[in-house]
Amino acid sequence: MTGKAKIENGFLPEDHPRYVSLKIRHDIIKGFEDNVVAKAGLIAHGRGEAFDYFVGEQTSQPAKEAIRAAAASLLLANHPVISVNGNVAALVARELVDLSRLTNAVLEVNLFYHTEARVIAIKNYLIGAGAKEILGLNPDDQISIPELSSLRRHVDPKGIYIADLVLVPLEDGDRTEALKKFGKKVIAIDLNPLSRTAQWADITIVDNIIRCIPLLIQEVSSLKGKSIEKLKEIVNKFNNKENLGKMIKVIADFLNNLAKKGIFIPEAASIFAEMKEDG
Ligand code: PTJ
Repeated sequence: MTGKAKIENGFLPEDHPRYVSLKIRHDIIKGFEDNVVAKAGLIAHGRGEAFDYFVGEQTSQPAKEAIRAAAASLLLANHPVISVNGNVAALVARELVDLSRLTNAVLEVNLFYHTEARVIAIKNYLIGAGAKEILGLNPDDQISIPELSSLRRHVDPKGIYIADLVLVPLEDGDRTEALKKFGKKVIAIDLNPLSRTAQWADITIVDNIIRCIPLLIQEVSSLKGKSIEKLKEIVNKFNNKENLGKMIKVIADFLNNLAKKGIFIPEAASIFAEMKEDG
């Protein structure tokens, strides 16, 4: 895959119990080395990893419901836009290109830590992943959205500015709030259900971007032939406040269950049990 890290044999053995997580971490580091990921993107990834532990590193039932509502919303939108930042370009460029094709959503590069060099590096990742049209590349064409002081306020007049729906993976809260106040419907992907982004969005998918974009693609494919009424019914049934509550309960139940066990890695638990028996 474009930009994916090549990990030296032996440095990260494939039988390492945390192989998948470490491999993803290396993709982020590679993205940083390629000027795609911002320095703060490394920190943001660490926060995501921590929250992923709390959801058991799997897509929970409430997240699946949010994915379904997001898929239906994308299909109903007249002018959907997928906002691309450094972290998502490093992790799921190809999948975002596939999603944009399936939903006719436009890809727009929009960065918190904006530099021209990073915009070009991200554009190259997206082109390498098969993207044909990318917005947000020309600073002279950009227009500002109100109520936002960060550099993310500069958006493309053919993209986020006129969008009715914006998918914002791994977003900062200020912009989600500004997009909402500017009348946009917002779908967020954020492992932290407590974040301002998660709280402000219309639909929050509390799941790892690595797992949920392929599931979102599957869901869009399966809903594609459905009637507008059916899609509207799915969206109308979804309630983000309730869904976030369910997600927080998933985390609470997961941690409560582990709290009863203390040591929950089976091999570690049995070694401690044997040591106890030996006196
Ligand atoms: O590329 P830029 O310049 O636009 O900057 C991107 C970052 C991510 C650095 C910027 O948007 C930022 O600072 O974001 P925050 O405020 O740190 O929020 C990122 C959120 O994404 C946090 O709540 C993390 O828990 C969450 N997150 C991190 N990794 C993942 C994730 N959520 C889903 N999947 C992940 N893999």
